[in-house]
Amino acid sequence: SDSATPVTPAAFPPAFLWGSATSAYQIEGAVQEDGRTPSIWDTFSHTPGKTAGGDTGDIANDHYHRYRDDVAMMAELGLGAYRFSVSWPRVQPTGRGPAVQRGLDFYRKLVDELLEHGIKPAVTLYHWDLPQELEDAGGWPERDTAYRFAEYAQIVGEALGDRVEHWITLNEPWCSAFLGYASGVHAPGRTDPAASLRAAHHLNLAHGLGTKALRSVMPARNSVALSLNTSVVRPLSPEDPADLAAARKIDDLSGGIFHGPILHGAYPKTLMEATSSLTDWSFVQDGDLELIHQPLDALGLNYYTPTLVSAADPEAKGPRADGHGESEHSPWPATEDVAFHQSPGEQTAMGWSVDPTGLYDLIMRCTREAPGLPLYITENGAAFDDKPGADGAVHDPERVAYLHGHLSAVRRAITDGADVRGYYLWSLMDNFEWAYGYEKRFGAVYVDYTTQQRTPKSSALWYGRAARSGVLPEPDGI
Ligand code: PNW
Repeated sequence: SDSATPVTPAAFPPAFLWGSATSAYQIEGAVQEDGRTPSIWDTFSHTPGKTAGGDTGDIANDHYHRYRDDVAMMAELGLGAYRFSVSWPRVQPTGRGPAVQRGLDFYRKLVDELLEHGIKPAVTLYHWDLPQELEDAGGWPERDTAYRFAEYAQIVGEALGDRVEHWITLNEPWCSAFLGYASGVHAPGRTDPAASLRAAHHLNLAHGLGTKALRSVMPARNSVALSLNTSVVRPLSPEDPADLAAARKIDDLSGGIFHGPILHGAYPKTLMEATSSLTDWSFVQDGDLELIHQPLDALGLNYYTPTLVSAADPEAKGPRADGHGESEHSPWPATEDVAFHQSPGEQTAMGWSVDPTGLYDLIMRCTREAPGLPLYITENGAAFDDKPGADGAVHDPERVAYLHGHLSAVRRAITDGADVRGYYLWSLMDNFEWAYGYEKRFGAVYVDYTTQQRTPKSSALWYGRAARSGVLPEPDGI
């Protein structure tokens, strides 16, 4: 159709899931209740200098005690799905052995509450809160952690598999491996590039073993997926072969390192060559790739902003603005010859550029790469400097515009043949934004951390209208 002519906005498919997402450590609080032990994020956030203002998830949104109200709020807004994560150390405090019943009970009650309100739950098993005891035993660079994850997956699958249809093994293993073990801006805060590559493989292995474990205990109708934050990499000069090579390198390290084994059964040759100064990849054992490359029911895509790169002089030292937090250590192993640039356009409070075309490009790339595989946008959203007005209301027109733009990109991808089944807004409510603490607000719902009062922002009302009608309201219609 002629893009200059205003048309009636096309409806999304009737079965499209309109959800929101959160994760355990970012909202639950209650870190010492019912047998829970510290995860690597408790240790990290309590280490001076690791998070903005020394913020921790000790209390967070107190969701552990307020989950009933939070579910009622989702229902009132009109949301049809909810993606949350299970805290591993609530279920298995030492990372191994029998489950703690009270820990599992919390998630059982949460799921029941969601189902009673007609909200479809989607469970993420691992959203970065490794039991500290497993990190003490070596963490993700250690192969055994993958087997421990499979055991944990089986426990949760057994407990919730009868009532939860949508399962996600890992959230953004790129962040776990490279922010956790290479740049160190995330827990456990290690800065060892060779270890980060081992971590990535063991996360892939955990996905494979975990998927197998889930399938062994769950009804076959359930869907098992994982959520990746594959970068949408753009070369600064698309005509320059050196810039294209730089983009290729970053694409391998963010996408290929996971897409390769999971979707195609092999690590990209170019990735293995580019990292050969750090490792010979001998940690990939016989049979690993078969385990990792097993049928997937869907793929979850998390998207916020694209990544703009060019070739760089490896001798030119200095800070590299790659938007991944402040560290003198890069999260990109063996890329001294790559420079990162600020993408053009409007920026969010994270300094991330607003670029809905990137989401369209990501969906179409995955559609081409894995034909027939259903896709979900398991995270998309933005932080802005939201403040309540004198009347207590929180107006966030920037977020409404962001959501309108990105959901329009999803709609366009569906028109162009992509099988996108749902969208989970990050995030339901403001929460603990990792190294940035409570300073960055990603919520559609505003949280006053003194009173724990929740106030839906304009964007929550706008998104709720979209969810109820299956059509995107005009961005200024609120
Ligand atoms: C994702 N990076 O985190 C997570 O899945 C969420 O828990 C988080 O709150 C959200 O996105 C917003 O940040 C990321 O540096 C953190 O590339 C950092 C990066 C990417 C994603």
